[in-house]
Amino acid sequence: MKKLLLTTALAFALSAPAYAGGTHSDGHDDGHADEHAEMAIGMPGDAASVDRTIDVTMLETDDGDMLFEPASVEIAKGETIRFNVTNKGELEHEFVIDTVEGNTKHKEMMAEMDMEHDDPNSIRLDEGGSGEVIWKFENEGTFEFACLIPGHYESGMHGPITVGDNMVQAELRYSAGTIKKIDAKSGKVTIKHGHLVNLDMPSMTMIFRADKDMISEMSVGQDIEFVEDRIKGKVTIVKMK
Ligand SMILES: [Cu+2]
Repeated sequence: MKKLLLTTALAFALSAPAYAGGTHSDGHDDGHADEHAEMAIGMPGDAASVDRTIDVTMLETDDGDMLFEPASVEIAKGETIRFNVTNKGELEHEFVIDTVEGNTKHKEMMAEMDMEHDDPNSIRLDEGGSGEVIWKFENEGTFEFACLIPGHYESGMHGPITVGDNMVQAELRYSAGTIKKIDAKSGKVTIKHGHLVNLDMPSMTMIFRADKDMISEMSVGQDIEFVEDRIKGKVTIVKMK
């Protein structure tokens, strides 16, 4: 946790001069609401026409990462999604959905001054807070959810939103690896793996979490195909074959 606090302190120190200038510290509620009505990523959704709810958790890990769960989101074109966002971390976080370019631009601005978003495509939450963003995804493409508070994006708080033409949950994508070690007691499995397709991590030998049932089907030396995800900040095998 120390590393975390340091990162934040540093971010504040860096942004301090602009902040002290203080022209824009209360967010950017400056009458431009209309320009947000329709964005490349879509438009604010109507609560009455929500097709699906996606629970999103924001948290920090003991080793200084900050992240969202799930790590990525897949949506069908035209769907209205309610993002049920909960901050389970110890720091303030935000959930902003936009194009990657839009988030990058916004992030650069936030590095210069303390801005609080209050646009329909975002929500900012204190420790323990929860709230929602309702959004209608009208265009296909790859977009992004992110926390643009200085330092947070770089610590891991961003993930892709894929909006596709046809139905929702894209096929499961499997990564491949060989089981090197099993620690059934603590629910850990060491796997020498290739590229992790879901978390987009390079080949290496790494420890994964897995539940008892999954571990009971594993043996050392076995080649497996598996679906990995981040659960409570730990890389976990959620499915295997
Ligand atoms: Cu954050």
